[in-house]
Amino acid sequence: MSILIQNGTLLCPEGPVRADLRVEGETIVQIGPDLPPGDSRVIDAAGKLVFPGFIDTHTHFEMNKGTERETADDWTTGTRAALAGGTTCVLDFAEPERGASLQSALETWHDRAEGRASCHYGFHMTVKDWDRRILAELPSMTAQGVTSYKVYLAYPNLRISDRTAYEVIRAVAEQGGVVGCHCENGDLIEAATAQLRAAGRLSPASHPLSHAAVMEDEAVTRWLALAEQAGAPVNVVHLSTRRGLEAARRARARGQKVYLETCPQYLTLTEEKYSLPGFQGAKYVCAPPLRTGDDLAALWQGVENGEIDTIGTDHCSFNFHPTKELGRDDFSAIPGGIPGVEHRPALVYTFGVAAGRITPHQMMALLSQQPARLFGMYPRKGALAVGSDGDIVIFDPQYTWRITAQAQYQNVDYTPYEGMEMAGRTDTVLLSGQAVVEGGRVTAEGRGRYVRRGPSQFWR
Ligand code: DUC
Ligand code: ZN
Repeated sequence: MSILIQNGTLLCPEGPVRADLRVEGETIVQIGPDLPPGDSRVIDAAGKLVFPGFIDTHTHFEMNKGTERETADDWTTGTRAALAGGTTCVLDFAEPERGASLQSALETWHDRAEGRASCHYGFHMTVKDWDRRILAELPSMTAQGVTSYKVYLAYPNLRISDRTAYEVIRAVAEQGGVVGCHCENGDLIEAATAQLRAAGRLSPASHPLSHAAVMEDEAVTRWLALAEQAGAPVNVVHLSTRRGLEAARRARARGQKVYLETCPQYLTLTEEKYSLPGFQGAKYVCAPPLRTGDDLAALWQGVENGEIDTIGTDHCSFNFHPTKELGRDDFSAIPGGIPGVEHRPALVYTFGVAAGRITPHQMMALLSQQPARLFGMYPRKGALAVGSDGDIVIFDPQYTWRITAQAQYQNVDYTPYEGMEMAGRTDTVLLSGQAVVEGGRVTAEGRGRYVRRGPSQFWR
C-alpha cells in the first residue's frame, strides 16, 4: 500500500518545497512535482505544511512507578497523546534503581514500552551510580542503540559529583554518544528550600525562589567547564534562563561544542503562575521552574537565532488531584513536572511560526532534524527525503482551536496551557507509512517500535 501526499509545502532539509511525496511500505520513495497517483491512496495537502515526524527529545512516562508519586501518563496514554500532536518518536529517560545495572533499566523500559507505544521510541540512559561495572556496560548500551545519557547536578537521590560527571562525559564521548545534564545547583536548592520552610513560606510561590536563576547559571557554567576539560560535546537539557544561555554562549565563544534544549513551558509561561490562588500554582511546579518574562524573551531570541538546538517537553504529568496535592502544606513536597507531549508542535507553531519569530523550516529543524542528528537517527528520521522513514506530519496552519484538559489525549486532569488559542494543528500523521492520525484524531494505536540509534551527528 502506498500513499501520495499531493500539493503540500514540504519542509525538506534544503528548505521548503512545493511538491508531492510518495510513501511505499514504510519508506519515502519519491519526492517531486506532479507525481502520478497510480494506485496510491491520495491525501490532498493543499495549503498545509508537511513535516518529517516530530521527535520529542525529553519525556518521562511511568516515572516513580509503583509509588504515590507515579506519573499520570503511562506508555499507552503518553505515546498516544504524543502521536495526536504529531510526535512520531519520543526519547524517554531510562533510570536504573540505586546500585542496579544500566541493562536492568533498559530491560525495564523495554518491557513498559513494547507493544503499548503508539509512536516510535528510544531511551536515554540516566547515570546515577558510576563505577567500573557501569563503565563496562557502555559498549553494550551502544550496541543496543542507546547512545545518549543524562546526569543530574540537582536532586539528592540523583546528583553526581563533578568528577563523575567529567568521567561520564569522557566515557560516553568514546562511544560516540552525548551526555545531557540537568543543570541546577543541588546544594543551593536544598539550602534555599530549608530557609523558605523555616520562614513558614510553604506555598507554591516559594518554588521559583528555591530554584533561582543563579543556580542554573552556576550549574551550566560548571557543566560546560567539565565538558571543556573532558574535550567533548555535551547537551544541556531544559535550559530556562537568560543567564544559562549566556553561560553557553561563553563556552561556545571558547570553541566548545554545546547543544541546548529548551521546552515549551519556558517559551510560553512565566513564574507569576506560582502565585495563583487556591494552590493552582502547584500545576506549574517543575524543575527548573517557570521564569521571568525577560528569561522567556532571551530564550526566544536563542531559538530565533539558532542558538537553541532542540525543543523537548520534559513531559512529566502528575494529576493535580491527588498527586500535586501531596504538597498542599509544603511546596517542596509537590511532585515536579508538567504535561506537554501532546501540545508541543501546536505551541511552537503558534508562538513561534504564527507569531513571526521563526519560519516553518526552523520549526522543522528544532522539532525533527536536529533531534534526529544529535541523537543518532538522521536521516532515517528527521528528514523528508527519499529513503527516510515514512513518519510524516501534515500540519494545518489554518485550523484554530483551544487547548483544554477536557479534549486532550494526555491522561492527566489538567493542562498548563488551558484555554490557549492555537493557530494551527496536526491534521494527519503517518507512522512508518501508515495513517495513524486523521482529522486530528488518533485512528491507529500500538504501532510504535524501538529505534536503535547510532552515534551523535554533531554539526556545531
Ligand atoms: N524536572 C521535572 O520537573 N520533572 C521531571 C524531572 C525534572 O528534571
Ligand atoms: Zn526531565
